[in-house]
Amino acid sequence: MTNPKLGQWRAAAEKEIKRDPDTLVWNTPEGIPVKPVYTADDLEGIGHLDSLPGMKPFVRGPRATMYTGRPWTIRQYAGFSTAEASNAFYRKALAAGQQGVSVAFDLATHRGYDSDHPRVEGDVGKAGVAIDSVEDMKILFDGIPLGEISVSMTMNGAVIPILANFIVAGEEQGVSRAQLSGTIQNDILKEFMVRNTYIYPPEPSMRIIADIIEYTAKEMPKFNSISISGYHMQEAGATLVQELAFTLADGREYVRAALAKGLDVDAFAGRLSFFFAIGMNFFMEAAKLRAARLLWTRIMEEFEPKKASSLMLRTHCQTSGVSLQEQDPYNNVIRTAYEALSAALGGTQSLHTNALDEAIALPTEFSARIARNTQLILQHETGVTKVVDPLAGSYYVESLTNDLAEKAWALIEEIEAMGGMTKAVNDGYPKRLIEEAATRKQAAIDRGDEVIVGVNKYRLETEDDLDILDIDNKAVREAQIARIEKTRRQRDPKKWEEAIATLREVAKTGNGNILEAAVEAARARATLGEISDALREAFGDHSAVPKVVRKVYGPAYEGEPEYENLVQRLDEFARVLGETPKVMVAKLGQDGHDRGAKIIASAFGDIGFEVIAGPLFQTPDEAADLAVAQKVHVVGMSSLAAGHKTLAPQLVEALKKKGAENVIVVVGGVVPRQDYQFLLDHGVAAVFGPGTNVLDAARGVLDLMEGKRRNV
Ligand code: MLC
Ligand code: 5AD
Repeated sequence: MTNPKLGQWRAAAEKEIKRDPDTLVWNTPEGIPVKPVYTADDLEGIGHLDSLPGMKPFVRGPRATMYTGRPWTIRQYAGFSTAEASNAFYRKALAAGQQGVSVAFDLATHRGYDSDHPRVEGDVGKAGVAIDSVEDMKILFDGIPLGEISVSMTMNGAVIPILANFIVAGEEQGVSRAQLSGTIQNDILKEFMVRNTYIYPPEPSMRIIADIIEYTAKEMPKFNSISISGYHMQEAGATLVQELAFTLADGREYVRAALAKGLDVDAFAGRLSFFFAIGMNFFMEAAKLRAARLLWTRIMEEFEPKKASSLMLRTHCQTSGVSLQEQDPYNNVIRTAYEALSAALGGTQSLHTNALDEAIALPTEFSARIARNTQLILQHETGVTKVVDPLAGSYYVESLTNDLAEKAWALIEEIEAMGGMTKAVNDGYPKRLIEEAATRKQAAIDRGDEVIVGVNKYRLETEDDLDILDIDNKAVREAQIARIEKTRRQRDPKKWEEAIATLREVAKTGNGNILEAAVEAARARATLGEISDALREAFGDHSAVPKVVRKVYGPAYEGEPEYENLVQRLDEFARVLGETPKVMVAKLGQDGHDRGAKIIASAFGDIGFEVIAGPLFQTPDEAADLAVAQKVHVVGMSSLAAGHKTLAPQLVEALKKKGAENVIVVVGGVVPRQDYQFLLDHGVAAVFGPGTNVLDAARGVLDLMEGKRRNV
């Protein structure tokens, strides 16, 4: 039934704006037309409106009392440098109001390398804490009672040795595995799509997950066996519908993998947990969490569980990293506060709020305090915890919840028709959709269609300096190597040998549980690298072939003089040069964050460069070999994991050694301004920091090639 007054409203609106009110409709990247006004008409046909919190289908929250009974867990993700330094940081944070621990490991650990491995020189202790064995794990949790504080560990690649080390560290702290509470991320499908800290190919990786679910279901009743994550999809550029659909489809795939092990659905479903990003689209993000719970119940009902808790989606949320900017960084406190409020209104169980220096470096003690206090103030001062699901009944939010659920469901069904998520991931379909969405978004930002305050509008003329955390990676690596050597010296070689042999056997034959065997190996002080290698022998390494989307960035600019001029200038330069300017986009070290690299490759290709997308995880030497073989003019190194000060100079040197000193090296990504001069002094020609407009980067590269500038 249409509200008869709507006609009058249209007339009034038209009079006010002097144009058709339909021009006010906001077409979101999700393809949802958001109208300027919602009414009771928009609620018609929505099935979930009479539901209550703590009850099926859980749209209004998994618990009956939600935050009125217990607020969400303030769980700040952190880790850097050594176990000692991270432990001190956790203890201080817990004393200052944080409620749960969440461990960020360094990329060497993620990818199953000990700190002494030559491939990880630039990565040890940089983006998280270095953990090589039980000895490190014990130091990490020293003085933190593992029977009381729940611990989340973000680990997917080297999930077996990390969980094994955690179990043994608990044991040696006097806490049995049955008493351990917490969460392991253990979500490999999204690694193949976006986060890229995989080690083994998809099939054995799925077996590892099923083994972990089996082991924790039997042995660790308080432990969440998985954190099925959409966060990284949104960070990589996914729309909220894509984030929702791919995450839930991943969840469905994991349930099937666990059932295939012969487990009863109720034995494990209640310990599956989720993880979403909360970006700046305030109401839509809250609606997304509501829709997620609705759809998960729908998916789980297919498996006919008996327990209601098996239908219930519980989630952690993190405010969006990509929404935060290098420019005018205190604005990030404001962005994060809005996002945190949205997560709370959506009914999250646990939350991380990002620090204001997100776009530049890891948090300092100061920025971490502000981030934590953002949540403490929300919980203690605003009254948002006093009422369950306060957005319920809002015409707009209910309608959005329904729209998101419908759109995500259609995509989930599409994946299902392709044979499920493992298959879709193997085919690269979700990855491609996400990369296209990311490139489209970048074009919208570069054109100024999407406003970012302090970046493409209201930009400051001069930026103040910001104190940032800088990690002495060399010192961390030396300390780690000393401890690994000590551990190897002191262990019983026979026990070690036997445990590793058994693990290898279990992995190869498929008989037995991989985690169970790894716990034995961890007790015998096998290192993370040794356990990972034993599995590598059975499973092999996964390597992905980078694909670049084309004709997304360019068409968004078609007809714009700024873009056309650049295309023409490049064309003319190519004629002078006698060939198409050739750029290689390189990812070095264990840094798998490739959103920026992919967008640059895609946009530069559309502009008219010939683009070589280098594979992930190259050493500087390997990248230089590829650059020489491909006869490129420019290497653009994309760095998001703080390895640039080690890796960029090594790349310049490697090129020189191979007689390719004419190749121009530029660096882009998360590089603090404090490091620019260092890089320029070490042979880098230009640095493009966070927030760089892609056309500006292309112009900069062209300037360098034309010899107009020596550096930018
Ligand atoms: C909750 N409880 C209540 C209640 N609310 N009891 C009574 N009344 C209420 N209103 C109970 C719960 O039943 C539970 O007990 C206990 O209190 C804790 O509540 P919870 O809601 O389960 O919270 P929590 O323990 O914090 O668990 C949240 C979670 C979990 C289920 C989402 O999986 C989690 O903590 N995830 C965090 C993941 C994370 O931090 N990831 C970081 C990723 S960073 P019981 O007994 O039922 O358990 C990343 C970045 C990168 O990925 O790329 O590196
Ligand atoms: N410490 C704190 N936060 C981190 N993040 C990643 N690594 C760390 C760390 N070591 C956060 C950032 C990033 C997101 C993936 O997680 O906000 O964007």
